[in-house]
Amino acid sequence: MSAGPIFVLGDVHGQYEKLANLFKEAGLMDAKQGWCGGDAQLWLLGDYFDRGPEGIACLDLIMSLQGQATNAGGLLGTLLGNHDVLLLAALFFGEEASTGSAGNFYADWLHNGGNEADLDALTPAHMAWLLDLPGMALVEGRLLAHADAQFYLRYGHSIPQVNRGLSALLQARQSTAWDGLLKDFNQRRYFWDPETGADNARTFLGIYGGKQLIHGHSPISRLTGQRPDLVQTPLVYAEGLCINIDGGMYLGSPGFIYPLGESSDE
Ligand SMILES: [Mn+2]
Repeated sequence: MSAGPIFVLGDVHGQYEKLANLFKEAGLMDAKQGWCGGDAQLWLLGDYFDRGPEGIACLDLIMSLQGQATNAGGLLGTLLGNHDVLLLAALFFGEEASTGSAGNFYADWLHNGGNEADLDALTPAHMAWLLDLPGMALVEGRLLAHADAQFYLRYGHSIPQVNRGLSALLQARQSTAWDGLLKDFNQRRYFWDPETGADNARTFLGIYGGKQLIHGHSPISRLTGQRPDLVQTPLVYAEGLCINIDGGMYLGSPGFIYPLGESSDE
C-alpha cells in the first residue's frame, strides 16, 4: 500500500472537462494528461456515464491514468456505480423486459440519462474494465461504496464477499439478476434519516469495517437544498459517520476531490 496522500471523487457522469480540471487542480495530472501524483491514491466511486456528454472520454482518461499511477507507485482505484450497470444492461439485454421505470433495459438506461454516443463508442476493453469493478473498498479506515444504501448486505457481509457476489452476478449476465441489482441501486438515503440514519451507519460499518462510510450516488444539493453550482465541499452527516462526496457535477457543481486526512470529522 502506498504511503502517499489519499483522495476520493464522487459521481463523474460524463463531465470530462470538469474531471480533467479536478485532476489537474489536485496535482494528480499534468498538462499532457500524465499521472503526476507519484505515490498518491485516488479513488473514484462509480457512475462514470450518463446525464453528461462524454462518458467514454472520462473512462479513457481514468483507464490511462490508472496504469500510469500504478507504474509510479500510486493507485487509482475505481468502484462500481449503478449507471455503469445501466449502460452495460442496455447493451447486453436491449429491449428485453425489465422492472425499471421504462419497462426494458435500453429504455430504462435512456430514461436515466443514457447517452447513445457512449454506447456506440464502447469497446470490449471498456466492457471488461466495467465488469471488473468492485463494489466496495476499505482505505485507511474508511469504507468506500457508491451508494448510500443497505442493499450491499444482500451480496455479502464482508467486503470480499460483496465484491465476489457482485462480480459473479455481472459475469453471469443473467437479465433478472441484473434487474434485481439495478432495483437495489435505486435505494438511497439509508443513513440520512435523523432518527435512524446514524444507527444504520453504525450497524453497516460494524459489519464491513471502517470508522466512516464515504459514498456518492445522492447529489448533495438534493439533500441539503443548496444551489448545485455552489456545492464544493463534502457533506458530513449521521453523527460524522458518513461523508457524501457526490457534488452533483451534472447538476452544475464544478465537483471536488476530497483529501482524506487523519481526522474523522472535517
Ligand atoms: Mn449512482
